[in-house]
Amino acid sequence: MGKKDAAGVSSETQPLLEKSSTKKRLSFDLTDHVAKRQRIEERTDHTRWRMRDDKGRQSWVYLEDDQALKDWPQSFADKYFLGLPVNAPDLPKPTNPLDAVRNGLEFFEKLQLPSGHWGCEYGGPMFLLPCIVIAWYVTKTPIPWYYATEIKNYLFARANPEDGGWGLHIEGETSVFGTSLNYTVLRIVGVDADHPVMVKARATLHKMGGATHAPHWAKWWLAVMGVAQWDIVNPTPPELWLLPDWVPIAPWRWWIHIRQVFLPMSYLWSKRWQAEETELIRSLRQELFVEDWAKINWASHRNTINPRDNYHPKTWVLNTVNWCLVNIWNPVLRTQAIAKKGEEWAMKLIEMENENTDHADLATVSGPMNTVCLYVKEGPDSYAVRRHRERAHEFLWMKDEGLLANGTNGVQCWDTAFAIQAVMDAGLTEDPRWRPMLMKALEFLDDQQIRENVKDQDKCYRQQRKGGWAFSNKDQGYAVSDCVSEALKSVIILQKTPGFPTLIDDRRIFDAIDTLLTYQNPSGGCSSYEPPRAGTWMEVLNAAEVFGNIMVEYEYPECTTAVVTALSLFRKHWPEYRTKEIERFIERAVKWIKTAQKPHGGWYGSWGICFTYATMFALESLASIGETYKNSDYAKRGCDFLISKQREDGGWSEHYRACETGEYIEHPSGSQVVMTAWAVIALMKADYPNLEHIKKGIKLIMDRQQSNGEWLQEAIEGVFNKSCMISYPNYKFTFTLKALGMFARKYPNETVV
Ligand code: LAN
Repeated sequence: MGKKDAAGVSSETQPLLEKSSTKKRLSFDLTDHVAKRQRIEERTDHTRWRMRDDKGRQSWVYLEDDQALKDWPQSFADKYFLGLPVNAPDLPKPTNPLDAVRNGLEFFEKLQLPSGHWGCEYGGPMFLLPCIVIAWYVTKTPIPWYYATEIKNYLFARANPEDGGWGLHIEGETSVFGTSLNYTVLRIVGVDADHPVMVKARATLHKMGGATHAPHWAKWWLAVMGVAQWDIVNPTPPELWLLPDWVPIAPWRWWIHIRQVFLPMSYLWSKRWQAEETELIRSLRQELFVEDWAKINWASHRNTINPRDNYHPKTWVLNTVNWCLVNIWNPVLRTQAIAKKGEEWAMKLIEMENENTDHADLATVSGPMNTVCLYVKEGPDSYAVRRHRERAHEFLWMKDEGLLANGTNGVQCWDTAFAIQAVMDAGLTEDPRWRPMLMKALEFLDDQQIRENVKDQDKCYRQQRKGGWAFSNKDQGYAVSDCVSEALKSVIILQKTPGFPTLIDDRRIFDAIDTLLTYQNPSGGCSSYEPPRAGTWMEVLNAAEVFGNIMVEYEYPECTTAVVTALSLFRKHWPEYRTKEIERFIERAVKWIKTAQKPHGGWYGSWGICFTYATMFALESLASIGETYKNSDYAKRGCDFLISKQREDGGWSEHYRACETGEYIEHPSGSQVVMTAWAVIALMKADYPNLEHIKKGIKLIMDRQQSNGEWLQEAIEGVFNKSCMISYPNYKFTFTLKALGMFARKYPNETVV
């Protein structure tokens, strides 16, 4: 007990793996798996949880053994993440923004993890935990009691207090997607159907029409479980992967996330694979539906969906395509040979993804789906399935409320880059007090730089990545334009600071630049993982219903600005390298930024909420070419927009609904520190002349700082695909510190308190 394997999970986590070499376990006995009730307790002992950081691979370990408990004390960061008392000392009350930065760093430094990075919960979406838990269930992966217990606690804590359901994300209204899948999770982890929480959730689900009214992705998971029949799932034929590359709708042109999800979806849809029937599955068939299960006309519900889940209704084009697939292609034209060829190629692509990511996969949807595919293809004890099971732990996060699923396998490189930049903005990189912390952060980024392109890059449709950084870590290995940029800026800043070594030599810096230069779109803007491979018209094929802007890459002011500022910093130090291309890149990028300005003066944000976030980036881009409030109409209108949204108390407060509706909406809970930081950073970048506005924002940030230097969590900060929110808890440190530090350096003689 307490023994840890390579993935850092205590031996209890993987009893199946440990015993997997024995013959008996190879043909895992169904009765063994389902007859035993899942052990579940009221709660675990939170003082026994530890976060293991294995060179940037994070996993939560539960120490059941008392000796192990003594040998591995709980760290400050563990306690902080778990909401246990950390007893951070009170610090002298800051009288100016720079002292507030020092206090903030004093606290934030303690959250740096052993390998040098910062981590945090990365929850928010409520459809990710179901992907993992259902995949475990159908692949007969035992769930340790402490996971089961804390998953239950998390979902209980996050049930809507009024109707008892769950939404698309933690702040969203109850939906069939959230409720049908999280209800299923609770049943899998051992909660009885007659538990009051379940009774309430079920009643709400039934009021919304039951699981026949779920969106496509939920129907797919329920079909895989055998709780629904495959006829209710709109078609996802793997033979689409056989289309020649020149075909405008070929899947390699889709946004990386949707194509990686479509891949396993298409494989299992084609096989119409279903898990072995169990008592729980039989029971869920009664619990999740309003109608008598045996009499449901599955095919007639392919397009049934509750309006709450229908953020992006399917277009008539897609409905027509689906009709043709269901009524003509599948029954008449789809030969077995075509189906087989499609499945084989889809599986080959899945295997390449597994190899390229060491079975962690791109994110928390495709990963669990791929686990099931490999289970179907290679059997329960194949290496691929075992490795998938091990890597799944890296997507889970333990906090005071319980165990949740993160959006990716962490936020490592991204948050570390911003932490470094916050110190830089305050002009403190040369202060020996912060050297050890910064040194560790630099070493982390050095270790995490991606050194090679993926094998057979073109065959698996991957983008050049050499020299880049991922959002999380290098073994996930998907370089993202802004993640590369922010990490590169941080590395350059530190390596050019006296006292820091050159860990990353020029050749590796040039590799990063070469990769960055591939990200520009014909429009001049930059997207996230790849330049767009098709037009936005592809959105007519968006089948997911719950998300918007999901089918292809778009240009984003956030990503574009990150690349512009990285290139600008780079050319200051290496003016000779690809000079003309960089100059032209920046010029075209900023031109695109201008075209993306909305009539009200703000910019729409796709990864943070919402206009406040993107306007900060856009104004930074303009400032990088010398355009500010006094000489640029674009910058002026951007500032005026932000000023028009400043609240009485000096703060800003945008609601996530702005991302859904495209209109600025105020958050009912009042000013938020993170948003206020974004807004004042924007105003400072643009040299907004009326300092009183900036000072009021800075004062609000300082007033909200706690006596130990920290800031407390407020409303959710991030978003993706317009409708789903995601938490960035470290932003309450990195952006507040950046705002205060910038102010201190830019206006050294101004007082705010
Ligand atoms: C992320 C997280 C990071 C984010 C930024 C770097 C902040 C952004 O500037 C670029 C896009 C990126 C990399 C991004 C893309 C979409 C992700 C991966 C996520 C928001 C985290 C989770 C989300 C992913 C799509 C969740 C799975 C859901 C599906 C719809 C497949």
